[in-house]
Amino acid sequence: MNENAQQKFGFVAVIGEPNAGKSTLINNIIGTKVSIVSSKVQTTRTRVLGIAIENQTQIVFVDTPGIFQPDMKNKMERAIVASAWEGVADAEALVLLIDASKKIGGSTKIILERLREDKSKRCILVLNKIDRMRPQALLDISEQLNEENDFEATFMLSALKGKGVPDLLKYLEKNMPDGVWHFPEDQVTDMPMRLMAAEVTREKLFQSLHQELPYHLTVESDAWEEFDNGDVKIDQTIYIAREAHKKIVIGKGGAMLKKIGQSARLELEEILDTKVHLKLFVKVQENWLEDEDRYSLWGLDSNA
Ligand SMILES: Nc1nc2c(ncn2[C@@H]2O[C@H](COP(=O)(O)OP(=O)(O)OP(=O)(O)O)[C@@H](O)[C@H]2O)c(=O)[nH]1
Ligand SMILES: [Mg+2]
Repeated sequence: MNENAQQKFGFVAVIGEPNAGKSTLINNIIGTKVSIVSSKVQTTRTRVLGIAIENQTQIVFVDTPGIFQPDMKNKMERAIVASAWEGVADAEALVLLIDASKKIGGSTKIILERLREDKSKRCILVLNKIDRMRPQALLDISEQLNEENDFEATFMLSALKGKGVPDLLKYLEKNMPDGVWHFPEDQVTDMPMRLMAAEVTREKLFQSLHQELPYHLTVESDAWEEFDNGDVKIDQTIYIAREAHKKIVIGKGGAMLKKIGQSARLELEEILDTKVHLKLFVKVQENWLEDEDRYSLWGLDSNA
C-alpha cells in the first residue's frame, strides 16, 4: 500500500436466503476459506468476517447466516436469523445475493420488504449461479427485481467459478468511504483459529452426512498443541444429540469418522501450512443445543 494515499474502509454485509452462495462468494473474494460451504441450507451459523484489500481500500465482508423464517420454538434457528440481521445493522452497504437459478423464495421477499421500509442502507443486487442459467432468464429476473426495488447497482456472477466477481469488487472498492483500515494488512478473518478448525470439521460433517443429522451436531476444538518442529496437534469433539446418531457418524468400522477426519486434516494442513495431527472424538450430549456457553462462543444471542 502507498503510505501517503488516502485510505478507504467499509463493512459490506452479504445477505440472502440459505444456500444462495454467500460463503462461496466471500471465500472467492478473499482467496482462501474463511467461511464453510455445503450444499445444505443453514451451513453458516454465525457472522464471519472476510477481510479484503483492493489498492487503498479495505473492505470487510460480513458473511451472515441465511435469512429464513425461523421455527420460533427452535432456539438455534432464532439465534442465527437474529445474527444475520445484526450483520446488516453494522454495514456500510449490503449485497443482496440471490440464487438466480431457483425460484425466488419467501425469505427474499421478507428481506426486500424490510429493505423497502428502511432505506438507510445502500443495497447492491447480486444474481448468483449464472453458470446454471440461460442469459435471457437472468435478464428477466434482473428486470423484474429492479422494477420493484431500488438497488444501487446490479451484478451477475458465478461465485463458484469466480466469473464476474472482480467487477463487483471493483465497484465496491470505488464506493467505500474514506476511512482508516480497521485490520492489519495480513488478516483475512476475525475468527480465532480454534473455532475455524472446528468449522472445517463441521463442514466435512455437513458434506458427508445426510438429511437432518448435521443440524443436530456441533464441533469443538478441545486441545491445540504446537510442537518444536512446527507440527500442530488438534483434539476435537463432535457433540451429537442422540445415541442413535453415534453409529452413523462413526460409520462401519469407523470408516465415516476416518473419512471426515482425513479431509478435515488435509484442509487444515493447507490453511495452517504445516503438518496437522487431528484426533476426533464423538460424544452424546442430549441438550447441547440448549447450552448457553455455546451460543456466546459463536457470538450468538441465546435469547433472540
Ligand atoms: N453452480 C453454482 N453453485 C454455487 C455457486 N455459488 C455457490 N454454489 C453452491 O451453492 C451451495 C451453497 O453455497 P454456500 O456458499 O454454502 O451458501 P450460503 O448462502 O453461504 O448458505 P448458508 O450458509 O446455508 O446460508 C454450495 O453447494 C455451493 O457450491 C455458483 O455460482 N454456481
Ligand atoms: Mg454460508
